[in-house]
Amino acid sequence: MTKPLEGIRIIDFTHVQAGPACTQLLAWFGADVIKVERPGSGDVTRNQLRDIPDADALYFTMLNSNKKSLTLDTKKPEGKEVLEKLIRESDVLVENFGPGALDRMGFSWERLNELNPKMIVASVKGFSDGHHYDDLKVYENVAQCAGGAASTTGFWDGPPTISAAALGDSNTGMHLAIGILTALLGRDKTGKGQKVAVSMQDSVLNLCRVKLRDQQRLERVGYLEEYPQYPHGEFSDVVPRGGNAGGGGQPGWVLKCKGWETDPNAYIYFTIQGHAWEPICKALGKPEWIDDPAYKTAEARQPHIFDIFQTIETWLADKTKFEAVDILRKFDIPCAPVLTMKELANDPSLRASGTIVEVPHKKRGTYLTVGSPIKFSDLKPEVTASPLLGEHTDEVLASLGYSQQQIFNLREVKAV
Ligand code: CAO
Repeated sequence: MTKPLEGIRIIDFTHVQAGPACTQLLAWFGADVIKVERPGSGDVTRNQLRDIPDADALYFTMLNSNKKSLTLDTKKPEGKEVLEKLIRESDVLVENFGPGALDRMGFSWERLNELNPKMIVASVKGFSDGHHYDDLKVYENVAQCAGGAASTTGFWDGPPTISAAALGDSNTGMHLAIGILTALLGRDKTGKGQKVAVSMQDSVLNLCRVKLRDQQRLERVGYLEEYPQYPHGEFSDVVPRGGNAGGGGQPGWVLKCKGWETDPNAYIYFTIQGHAWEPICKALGKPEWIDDPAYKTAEARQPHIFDIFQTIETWLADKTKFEAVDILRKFDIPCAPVLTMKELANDPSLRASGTIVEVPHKKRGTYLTVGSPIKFSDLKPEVTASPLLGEHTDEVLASLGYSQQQIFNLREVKAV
């Protein structure tokens, strides 16, 4: 099967998570992704949180599948020369170095554009260019704080809270992938490359769009009726943390199921969709609520929504999270069990769809990873192992026209 991005060569100058998540996605869809890594050490995640001595850590393998690895010291003149050749023959360069690192290496946007005017140069930074924090290095949790996620996540009586989802890292990488594909389509029309930049702060904020909605509503009316603080609690002039409340017009909460006393994940998320009130009452065995003025409308329910949730918990007390969802789904109620990583890893549906995949690796044996969450009718992205450090150095150099002797010489000066 011809893959849509086949023939697109990408210089993957990324490390840790934000950049690698982007280039991994493009590699799944057929791009020839060449990861450029420092000789001897490579991407820092190869060594971080290792579970098997001397084998690449899962942190690396799960973010760098389907790529090639070229070791290259791009601070040495010989390394720079190789990189220049590669730039001349590539379509995209992706990087997520700290601010100014690429410039210091001698590869500013102007220089890259001069070397290959058709190349797209894509960058992730913590903050956007010109921002008053644009000199800062940034990791995931820093971005979650800077992008509005932390101040709006957690419980009102606790501190700002970080989400386990990689809103700053992988999310930014996904934004960058969209930018790169857009620039590639643009290049088809203009023949020119361009610079694509995504900041982690902006990407987090983009996902916190509804919280900016709430800030404006709060400023106008002084309260937010879908938050647990309404109507009994107090609002300040900033969007509060809403615990597990539903973020839209549908109230919801995480509710205890059978076994919650010993199993920290024996919960479901239950949503009270306005028009589903009648089926909810039927499912709960509370037909008398259907026409009761104290329950009939969303406005009437809101002041005692937590009493309603408590009644639902009483109903859930003798049902496991899976049994509960199996009943509620028949009534068309939006809900789900709170699933653990162990349950997800072994979920037969996720295995069948290719969302959870087992990948054979030269040193690790088989490892589990998340495959493409994007499904196509004419493409089944196949996940192959992440490369060993420098596994493809000879192959890439040969493709650039280097002879065996020249490759030997590059090794002698430790440029590769
Ligand atoms: N050969 C020679 N030198 C190399 C090289 C190579 N192949 N690859 C990288 N380097 C050099 C860089 O040129 C840079 O050198 P100088 O600082 O001397 O100019 C140096 O390695 C370190 O780069 P860095 O600043 O990116 O690395 P760091 O570990 O200090 O910071 C991070 C890491 C992630 C905080 C920073 O890269 C960053 O802020 N990136 C942008 C935001 C981002 O993507 N963060 C998400 C990371 S995922 O959690």
